[in-house]
Amino acid sequence: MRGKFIVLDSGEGAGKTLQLEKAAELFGDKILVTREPGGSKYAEQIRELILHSIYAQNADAKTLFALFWAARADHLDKTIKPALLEGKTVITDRFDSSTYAYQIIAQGAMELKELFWQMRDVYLGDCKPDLYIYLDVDPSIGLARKSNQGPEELNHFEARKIDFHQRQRLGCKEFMEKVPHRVIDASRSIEQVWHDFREVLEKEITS
Ligand code: Z5A
Repeated sequence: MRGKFIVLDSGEGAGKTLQLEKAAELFGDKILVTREPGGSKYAEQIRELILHSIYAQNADAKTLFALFWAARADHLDKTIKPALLEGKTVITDRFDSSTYAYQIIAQGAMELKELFWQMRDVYLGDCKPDLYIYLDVDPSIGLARKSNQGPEELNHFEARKIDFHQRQRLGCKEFMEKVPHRVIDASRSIEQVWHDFREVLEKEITS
């Protein structure tokens, strides 16, 4: 018996961080909340390279695609699999759905599509997520929420033009059609989103 493996994904400013804080508070040590890029010691170092290197904003999709998969392999091995084997429900803030939406669709590396599904089989093997939960919000709303936090908070993905974020949204939807998923309308209030998110989690954790 292993725990459930759940991915929470979205575009910018959908409120993943907030919703995961609420989940951690409610479910305590029944769940492990983790994130990508990062989630293990080595993967957190790769996160720094991806998000904060001065060269990162000019890195092309192929470079980032490889870095995200490298970080994911360590995250899976060191954090996700051990927690699943302990019977915990693992919820990760972003996963391979983000690589598909950001690198392949938003950054436009369509030639990586076939390789993506091959990588997914080889890297995830029999440890593929049981469910993807997609918090859907129009980028104009999500980006406005982010900019209220102040421009110094924006990373190089968040700082891109709106058409990048619109493509990312289409990419996320395209990916979700191929995997078990639930969509939650994240344009509503924090409490309304939490109501739906909590309901999905309760069902998954007790089933
Ligand atoms: N990336 C990639 O390209 N490829 C990959 O394979 C992976 C990732 C795995 C990681 O950034 C970046 O890496 C990410 C994709 C790329 N691009 N970006 N950015 P990150 O980890 O630093 O950040 P993030 O994942 O985008 O999440 P975030 O910035 O923490 O946003 P969020 O979690 O969705 O939102 P939040 O921080 O909870 O809320 C944002 C603000 O909105 C905040 O002020 C809230 O109070 C407010 N908020 C939230 N919900 C609501 C509602 N419902 N109403 C009103 N206001 C709200």
